[in-house]
Amino acid sequence: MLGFTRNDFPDDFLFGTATSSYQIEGHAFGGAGTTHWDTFAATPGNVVRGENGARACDHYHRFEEDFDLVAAAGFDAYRFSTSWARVLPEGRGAPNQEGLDFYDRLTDALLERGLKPCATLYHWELPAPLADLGGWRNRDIAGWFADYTEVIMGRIGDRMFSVAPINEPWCVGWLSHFLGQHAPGLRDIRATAHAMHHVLLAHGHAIETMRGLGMENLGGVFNMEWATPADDSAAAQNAAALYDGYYNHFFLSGVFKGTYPEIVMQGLEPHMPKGWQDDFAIIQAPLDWCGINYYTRKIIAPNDGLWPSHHEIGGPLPKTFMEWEIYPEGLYNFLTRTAAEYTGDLPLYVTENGMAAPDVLEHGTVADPHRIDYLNSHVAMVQKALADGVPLRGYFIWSLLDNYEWALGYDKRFGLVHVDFDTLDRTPKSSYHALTTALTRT
Ligand code: GCO
Repeated sequence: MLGFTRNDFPDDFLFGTATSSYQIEGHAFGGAGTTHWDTFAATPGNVVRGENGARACDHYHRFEEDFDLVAAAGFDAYRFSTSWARVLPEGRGAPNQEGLDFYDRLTDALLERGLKPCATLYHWELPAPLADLGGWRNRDIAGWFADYTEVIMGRIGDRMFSVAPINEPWCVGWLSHFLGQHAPGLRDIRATAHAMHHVLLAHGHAIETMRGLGMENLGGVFNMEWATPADDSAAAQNAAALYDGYYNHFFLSGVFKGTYPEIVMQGLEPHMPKGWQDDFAIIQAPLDWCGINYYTRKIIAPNDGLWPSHHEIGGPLPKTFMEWEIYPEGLYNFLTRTAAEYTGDLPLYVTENGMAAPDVLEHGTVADPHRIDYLNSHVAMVQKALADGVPLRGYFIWSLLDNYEWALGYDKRFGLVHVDFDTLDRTPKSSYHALTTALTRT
């Protein structure tokens, strides 16, 4: 049982679930162009079992059935992303009409079911021809992204409830260019500094483009991990502060304050693109809301290595199938801190929260009491933040379906709905049924 119902929340508080294009659609269908995730996954050693998003959940052909499930659970809103390479197979130039038609039908299918469409324009599948030109390392990406924004939002922007340009700038910048764990798999500090800045420049240009189309309710979606120092030493405190700096503060600070944190610039400044200081007028394009994706915390210890001179160590808390510690307090900390330090009265949303488990289908049902516990403990923090006056307007669960968990392939199951990746059958898990009870309006 869930320990809450929607009656415990303000009337206009939105409950939603979130997905992303490459993780569910089936990228092989409908004339989409090659992305850097296709080529990253085709390179040995990058993705578990070499899995990719070619078929995924075949949402491309089954979205109506999937949206029936979203509506039947009592959700108000659905967060999805549009694929750049499906809309513009070459990244620029001629659109793929089939792709535009798909997102048009998808939008109407949501509206027909009374679901609010909440779009993200980029959830990591960069068209390969743009990756060839340097991708996020190339400043021109801000213009390419604005052009893509114009094409896709020119078609569906009139019906969106909300839009955010880029999902999780940290993942686009640091995870993909410094840690090399996501496409394009680089491990280069100059590439990182350029990508981290250009991703915000592209964000700002896309916001301006959508304002030009007359659109409203535009925001940003930032992932955050709470950083806990490994011990009480000053060195451990500094190590955690630096992690907090490049992970959590960097992007919010750029967008809401027009500056980057000093502690991060100590390492990145020599590698920044020329003239970066002059871009904040665009990066700071005013937003209508801010979204926070939250899953876990990390425990950070200092070391003698090269900057950033720290590493993660294992923690004592119970862990999800991702080996991520379950630390609900971090969500509360981020909601209150973001409002206090960055966004003030601006509406906040939890745009992603959820957990992976090795869920199995037995006798036609999938029992996931662990997920119900996870949701209970995190929603309690949402309620605590609301009680403190944080202007929180909604909570989105990652994810509707078991899906392609990037470099970890298909066995990290995050869904409220189980997917059999052979038959593609959908089976709602017990967490889905519990949510239906909690969310259905009575
Ligand atoms: C994320 C991602 C998802 C992941 C999820 C679990 O936005 O981090 O949006 O793509 O699947 O976070 O790792």
